[in-house]
Amino acid sequence: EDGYDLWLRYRPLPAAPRAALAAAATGIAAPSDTPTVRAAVAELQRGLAGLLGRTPDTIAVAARPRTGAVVLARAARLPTGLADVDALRAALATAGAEGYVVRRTRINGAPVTLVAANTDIGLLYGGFAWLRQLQLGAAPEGIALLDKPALPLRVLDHWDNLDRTVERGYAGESIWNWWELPHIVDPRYTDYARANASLGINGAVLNNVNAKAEVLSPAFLAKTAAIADVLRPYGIRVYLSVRWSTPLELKETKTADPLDPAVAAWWARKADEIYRTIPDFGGFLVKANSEGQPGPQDYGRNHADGANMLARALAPHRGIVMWRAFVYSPPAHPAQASDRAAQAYDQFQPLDGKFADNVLVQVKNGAIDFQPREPAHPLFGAMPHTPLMMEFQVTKEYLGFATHLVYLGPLFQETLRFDTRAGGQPMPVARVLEGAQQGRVGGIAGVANIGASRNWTGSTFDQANWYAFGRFAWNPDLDSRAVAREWAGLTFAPDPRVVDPVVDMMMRSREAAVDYMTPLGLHHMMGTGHHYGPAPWVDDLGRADWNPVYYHRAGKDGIGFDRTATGSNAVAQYAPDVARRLADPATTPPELLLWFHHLPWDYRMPSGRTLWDELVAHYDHGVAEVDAMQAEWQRLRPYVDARRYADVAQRLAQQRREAQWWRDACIAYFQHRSGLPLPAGARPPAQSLEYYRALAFPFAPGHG
Ligand code: BDP
Repeated sequence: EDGYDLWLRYRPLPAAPRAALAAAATGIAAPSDTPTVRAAVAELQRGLAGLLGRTPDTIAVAARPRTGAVVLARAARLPTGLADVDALRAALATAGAEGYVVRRTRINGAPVTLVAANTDIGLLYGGFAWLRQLQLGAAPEGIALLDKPALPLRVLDHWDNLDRTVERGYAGESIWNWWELPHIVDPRYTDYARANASLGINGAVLNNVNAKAEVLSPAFLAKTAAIADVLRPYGIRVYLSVRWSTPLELKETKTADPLDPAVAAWWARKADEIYRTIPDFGGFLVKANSEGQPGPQDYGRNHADGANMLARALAPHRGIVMWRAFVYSPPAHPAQASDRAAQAYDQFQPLDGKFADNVLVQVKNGAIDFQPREPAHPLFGAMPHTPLMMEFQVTKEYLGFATHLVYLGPLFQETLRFDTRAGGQPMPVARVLEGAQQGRVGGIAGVANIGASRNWTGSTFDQANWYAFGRFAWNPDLDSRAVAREWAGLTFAPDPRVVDPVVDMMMRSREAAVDYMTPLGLHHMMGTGHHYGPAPWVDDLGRADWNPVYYHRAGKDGIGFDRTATGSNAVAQYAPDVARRLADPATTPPELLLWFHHLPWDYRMPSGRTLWDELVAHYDHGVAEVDAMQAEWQRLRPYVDARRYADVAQRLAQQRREAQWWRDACIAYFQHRSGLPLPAGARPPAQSLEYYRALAFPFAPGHG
């Protein structure tokens, strides 16, 4: 087991279920006329062969159903002689353009498994869903599925550079071999497409948001087209990140002012050129006026001016613009930085309703930057006239790279269920994305954790984050534990002796990381640049809002960022019900306390402990949780193959060492700031504060 097969392992079933499946899968009957249906048939052949312990070409494919066949059928051409056809039509009427129905039924009296959908992509998704159930041990007779995605855009964002380095990538170099493309096409692209389609991911932004102008050159468009050709049968559109100043840098215009007709004409011509080679090209992702990237503000224009100009170029081709709201301006004076957490809202909220129809504003899950925990971004619910896309970070920039085991399902769930109370009524973030406010439907994007490493994601358990991202993008209401159960069953074995402990490890892992890194609402205390390991002491970076001390504000008087009316008043950006709750420490959830409040060290927590004692207890708890995860993994040894077992064990041991490092370094530092003795019974840090401050990594992955 080298991890390459991800959750599509299709290992042989035990004897009894294998016999049952053999009787229920005597062959495949399908129309063979489109690449997508052919992909679905190929996957069914591969999956059934694996589960039955045969080779794929022994799984017969025919045009006509026979007893025990798996029948793929489009709604427009259901097989004659089908039983219960009215009920099936009623189900299909609710399945939409991408959904599916899978059920046992009869054709001319013969029992079959029917996979039906309104479109070819629905058939592919239905086939994958059926195979997932079989892999998880479901009896073929008992499988009945009806499902469809909640959101139309389910996109992976690759932060991959054209030189194959990956920004914030911890799984080797980029899977896109730009040098060899377009004539040499790695079969791995097909496996990437299969994995994504198995989850319902239907878009891929191929390159880094810190984009280069060259990606729009004819040579790179040809390479992009070659990738698009591979992904197309799997229902995945390609998108590109574009650099605002591209025409200027290519010396084809004199300015990049969005209101200059020559600039607009250049982009319109470029769009025409793209669609000539990639007729179903998805559109552009744009990072503008953010962290040094150029943008419309360089010309005195706003984000809507910029987005709408690109949108007009793409509109004739039905392309879209995903315009990122990740902006924070350099303060005029380092000491006067306004609250970074408030800036995206300040710039974007006033533009609500000003964006063209084919623009979506893409908002990170929280207002700072992919921290172990953030409250949901205040823009969710605050832009009812603008479709919003959620941006999660699947790659774990701030969560221990691919070294630490941190399952992100609970983070996704927490954000998607965050109740914005927009309009004074229940309005979870998931409903905002679905357009419940004004019918403007958005989407979900995830910054990919995929690279060329054999197991795709650098570690076995990081595969779960790709999996969970896709599942939540399909259905934002899923339960993270249920998703973990699926993944564990597919990745190891559908055996409760394996699944129960693996899921238990996964479900405690995110809170463990929060506790040993940034408990109680602390944030942005990671090492400079690479963001690995603790560095709460850093106070000398060029911009105030790049320094950890700016975020935790620890001193003799206390700790935390006052975002209430006595401070930055960022709480006022939330809907009144939420703002009221967060303005008072007593009604702020303890896990977000220091995000919103600056409190004295002796502040009484709900537990009865002082804030200082509570902080130390959280750090200790985080470390103890990693101990528990390690112990659980050791008990799994008899059930997991040697190779994956050893790899995970090594990573957990390193995580345990680094959890201790985080705990000790942060406690040493905060003790230095507070001047307080350690709580009774707490273990003193192993080394001095100076020791931790002096640790350095000249080379860390993912950071150019
Ligand atoms: C931060 C990363 C940086 C990205 C930036 C972004 O540190 O590498 O370019 O976000 O999202 O998380 O644009």
